[in-house]
Amino acid sequence: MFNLILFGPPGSGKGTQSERLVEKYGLIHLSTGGLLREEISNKTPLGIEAKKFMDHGQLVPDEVVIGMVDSYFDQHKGAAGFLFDGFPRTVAQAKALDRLMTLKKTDIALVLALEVSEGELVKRLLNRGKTSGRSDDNNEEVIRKRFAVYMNETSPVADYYKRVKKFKAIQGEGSVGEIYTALRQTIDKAMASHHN
Ligand code: B4P
Repeated sequence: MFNLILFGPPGSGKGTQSERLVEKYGLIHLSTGGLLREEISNKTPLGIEAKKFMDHGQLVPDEVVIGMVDSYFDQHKGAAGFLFDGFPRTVAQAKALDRLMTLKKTDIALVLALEVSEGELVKRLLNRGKTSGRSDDNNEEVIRKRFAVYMNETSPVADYYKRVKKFKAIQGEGSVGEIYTALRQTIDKAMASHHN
C-alpha cells in the first residue's frame, strides 16, 4: 500500500489537488471534510453534531473524526492506498492514524504540505463561499477562526511528521496545474523508494 497525507491550511488546495492525485495514482480519497459534509447533508446525528463545530470554524471532536476514518478504511479493503485529505488535523488524530496503520500492517509513505500565504487563503475561501453554499466560507470572521485553530491545533502535526522525516513542503501558490506537477514529482520519487 502507498498512503499519502495532503496537509495544509484551510483553502490551500487540498481538495482541489486530491481529486487529480487519486485519479492519477488509483488511491482512495479520504477527505474528512467531505465525509462530514455528506453526514450534514444526510442530516444524520453525526452530521447535526458536526455542523455545530464547523459553522464556527472549530474542529469536530477527535473521537468522532477518528471513528469515521476507521470505518471508511474498513469499507475499502484491497485498496492500493489512501490519500488522506484534511486528516490528521491534531496530534491525537496523527497518533490514532499511526495505530490504524500498524494494525493494518502498512504505513504513511509521505506527507505533502501545501504552503500558501494567509492573504491568498482568505481570498480563495471568500471566493468559494460565493458559490459553494458552505456556511464556513462566506464569513471572514469564521475563516480567521479556522486559521487560528490551524495554528494552534493543526500545525503541531507538521512537527510530528518532520521528526520521522516524512514531511515535504510544496509551494501552494501558482496555477493548479503547476502545483499538481510539483506534487507528482515528489510522489513519484517517494514511490520509487517505497517498499510496503
Ligand atoms: P476541509 O473540507 O478539509 O476543507 P478546507 O480546509 O476548507 O479546504 P481545502 O484545503 O480542501 O481547499 P480547496 O482545495 O477546496 O475542512 C472543512 C471543515 O471540516 C474544517 O474547518 C473542520 O471544521 C472540519 N474538519 C475536516 N476535517 C477534520 C478533522 N480531521 N478533524 C476535525 N475537524 C475536521 O480550495 C479552496 C478554494 O481555493 C477552492 O475554491 C479552490 O477552487 C481554490 N483553489 C485551489 N487551488 C487554487 C490555486 N492554485 N489557485 C487559486 N485558487 C485555488
